[in-house]
Amino acid sequence: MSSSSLSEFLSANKAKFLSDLKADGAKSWTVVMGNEAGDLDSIASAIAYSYLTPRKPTIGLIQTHRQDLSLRAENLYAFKLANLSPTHDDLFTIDDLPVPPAELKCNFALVDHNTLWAPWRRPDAKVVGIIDHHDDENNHIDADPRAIVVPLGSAASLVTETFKDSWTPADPANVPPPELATLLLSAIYIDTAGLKSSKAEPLDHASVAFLESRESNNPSLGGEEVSLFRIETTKELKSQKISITHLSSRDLLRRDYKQYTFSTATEGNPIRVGLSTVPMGIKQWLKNDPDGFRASLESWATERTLDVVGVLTTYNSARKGHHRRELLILVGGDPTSAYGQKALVETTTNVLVEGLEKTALLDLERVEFEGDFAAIEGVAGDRAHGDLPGQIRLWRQRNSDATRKIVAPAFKAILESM
Ligand SMILES: [Mn+2]
Repeated sequence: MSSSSLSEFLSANKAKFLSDLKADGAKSWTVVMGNEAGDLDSIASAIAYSYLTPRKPTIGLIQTHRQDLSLRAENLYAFKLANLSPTHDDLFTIDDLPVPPAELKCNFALVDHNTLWAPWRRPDAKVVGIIDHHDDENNHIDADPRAIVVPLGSAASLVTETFKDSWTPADPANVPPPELATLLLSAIYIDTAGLKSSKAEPLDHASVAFLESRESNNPSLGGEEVSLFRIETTKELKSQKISITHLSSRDLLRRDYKQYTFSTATEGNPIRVGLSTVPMGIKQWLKNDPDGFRASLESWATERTLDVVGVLTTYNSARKGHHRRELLILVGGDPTSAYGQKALVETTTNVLVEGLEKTALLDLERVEFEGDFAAIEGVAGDRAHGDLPGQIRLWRQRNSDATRKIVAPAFKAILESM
């Protein structure tokens, strides 16, 4: 047998779902979704939920297009460790769904986020389960399980904990495959740097200990010691994650991306914000793509009709390897958007700059566009003063622990009071 029982489960489950979808809109099914950023935590949690929940039938949906799976090399590495199909045809990706979301009859469960994303909402659709580690937005109150733990390194830890009983079923034939533990472990390792990061909470430690005792049967691991497995796997996942030299500027913007719509108090129009987390500093990025940098931000704004493009960089300093973060905004990069008119661009930029600089939790320090950063405004260097009204600002973020989980609520608070 060349493929693991996890891969077989996923393939069979997907075939059954698609056939039920054709027959009756899959009305007996629950579709489990991670968040749209498509990181390993979301994917592993959705797959594990679908396998472990005592309520069947359930399928995990990956909110990434099949061709975009390669944007996250660390995910591919984890799929390989878990003996999933090399062609990924066992995974259920968003483009495998043959009908628009509105035509589904299924219910939903959410992992790694806790509000059903707008395109999936239907009057007759229920959210029947939530397992998450983001701030509770207090929706879908009847969901069961409704487990939200903050702070927690990884949602995968809470999925493990919630369905712990499923690992010791009455019938030994129903024991989950070790590859499922491997997949969950990979997600927790990457989110907690192998439990070394300050983000690792006691529940992350407990779930890792539990899963490591389950995955040691994995034939692909050749009886390695568990601690060695943790160290080596974490190291490899990390190096895969930063192996992004092959990615274009657009790829960098879309590989770890979330989009938000905020309503403003006075301006009337809702404001659309996209936040991309990019594992490369701006200096290096400009070096790689000096002529295309600004243009790529603008076309990203146009492609996603964004009023504000936000870039959150995370990287290690070249000299001493210190972890650093930066925050960049482009306001009004899409001239056709509601906020693309000059006056609104200026107001919005001012409100955002003032609000962000006042956000103590981010501890921002402004970077001027000179020296290594001179190319940031584009080749001509004066585009901001020409016909295009888009405004760019860049900061060093001295609180290098503040991820998008902190930055997104800061944008929300500032823009909703505008
Ligand atoms: Mn997560």
